[in-house]
Amino acid sequence: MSAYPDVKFITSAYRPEQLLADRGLEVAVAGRSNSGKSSAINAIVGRKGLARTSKTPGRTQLINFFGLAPERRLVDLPGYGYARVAPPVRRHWQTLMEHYFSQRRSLRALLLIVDIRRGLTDFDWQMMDWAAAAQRPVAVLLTKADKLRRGPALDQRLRVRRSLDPEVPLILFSAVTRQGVDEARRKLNEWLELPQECAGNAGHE
Ligand SMILES: Nc1nc2c(ncn2[C@@H]2O[C@H](COP(=O)(O)OP(=O)(O)OP(=O)(O)O)[C@@H](O)[C@H]2O)c(=O)[nH]1
Ligand SMILES: [Mg+2]
Repeated sequence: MSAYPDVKFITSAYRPEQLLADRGLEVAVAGRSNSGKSSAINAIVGRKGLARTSKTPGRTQLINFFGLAPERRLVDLPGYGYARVAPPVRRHWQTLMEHYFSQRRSLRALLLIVDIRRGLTDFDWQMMDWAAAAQRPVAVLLTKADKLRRGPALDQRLRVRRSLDPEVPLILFSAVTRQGVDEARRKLNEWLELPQECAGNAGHE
């Protein structure tokens, strides 16, 4: 059962003019290609197969909008940091992201998805810089925590914690064991001004 009974995929955008109407509130989900963004979205909303997951990195070059409740959205941003991306594709990504972060009034916050084994990379810092420039809060999910034993996972969290602003929440997460899912959902509901026992309504955009 989904935490958001009326959750649905709304649309994808490739160009700024294809973005949904800038109304209500949305939280953007960003991360390297293959970091586990789509899996995290599916785990948080409790709907398998809502966001497409894949073993081939770099597939999702679109901004995907999901409606959680009326005028409340989760936005799956295109993955980055994939080595074989051609320069024009990378430039397109850069322009699209700059536009999105600088213009999007409904953007409430950024949820950054980071593979725990890799830690924060240059592109992750770039995303956090854009969020900071737009004065939007950030939370970091250290995902695929199930891939490390408990000790190394806690060590890695401490390492990332030390490099981050103390105000940025850092959540150990796994789409497989569901560790951190409730905590991430609470953050999302807080940002989107949804009740913590979210039960959406029908007929939203
Ligand atoms: N063990 C484990 N595997 C995960 C977890 N999250 C994602 N994966 C796997 O990692 C791979 C990539 O996951 P996706 O959710 O598609 O990653 P993504 O960031 O959306 O990838 P792109 O959209 O291609 O950039 C898939 O094979 C997932 O099954 C996790 O928490 N634990
Ligand atoms: Mg994806």
